[in-house]
Amino acid sequence: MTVQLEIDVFTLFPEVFEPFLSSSMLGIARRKGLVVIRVHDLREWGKGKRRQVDDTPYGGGAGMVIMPDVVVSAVEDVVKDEQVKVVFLAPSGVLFTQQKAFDFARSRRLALVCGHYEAIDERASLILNAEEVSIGDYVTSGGEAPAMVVIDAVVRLVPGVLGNVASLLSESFSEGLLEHPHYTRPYEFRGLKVPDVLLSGDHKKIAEWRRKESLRRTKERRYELYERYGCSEEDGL
Ligand code: JF5
Repeated sequence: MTVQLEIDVFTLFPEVFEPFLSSSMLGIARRKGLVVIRVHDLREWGKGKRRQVDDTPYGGGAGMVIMPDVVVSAVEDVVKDEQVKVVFLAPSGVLFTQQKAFDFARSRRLALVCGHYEAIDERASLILNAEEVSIGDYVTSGGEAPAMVVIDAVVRLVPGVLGNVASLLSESFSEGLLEHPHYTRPYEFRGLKVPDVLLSGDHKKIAEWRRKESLRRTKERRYELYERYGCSEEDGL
């Protein structure tokens, strides 16, 4: 199979990616040759004998800021003049959604830059025409875990990676709703029984029940998704 997507990751902690990239779905995608993922140590582009990558913030304040020339030379050296979508992981970015995962999966080449300490100098993202992306409203100590989230969500959408394409269409968010509850054997567990409708063999009834449960959950847990979905009256919720 020909390479569908190349991802270059830039980080100060390259070693944390290794087991993740070799495991499960990502390991299979890479062994199949569908995706190529390279991890680069930003310190290789550090300055001076100590390979310095960060400095104190102009204007004062806590923490350190990664210097723009370090990040820009790293990305430019690796991607040359090829077409690449540059993404910085940061809590100040735009929200990473399933829609964004689909968009990224359609690109041929991604560069993911993991910030650390307080921030990356603003000029780096400007010069690289980067998109700053956040995986959610919380702070991690570095962009590494967020980058892994993005890699996982994107690579599983690359054609040929997952066997079952139908499951992609029915899963959470693809339709804008949360998933209905799922059950398997045993029929009864600690006094809790599987809803009878799922054993009825009536596929129309089952589909109706699942839809209703999806809507109920979405309304209760993610009201903003429920509103956006625009529930009709006949759903009775
Ligand atoms: C980071 C400066 C990066 O905390 C995050 C993050 C949360 N959602 N998406 C990314 O990244 C670590 C912290 C401070 C840059």
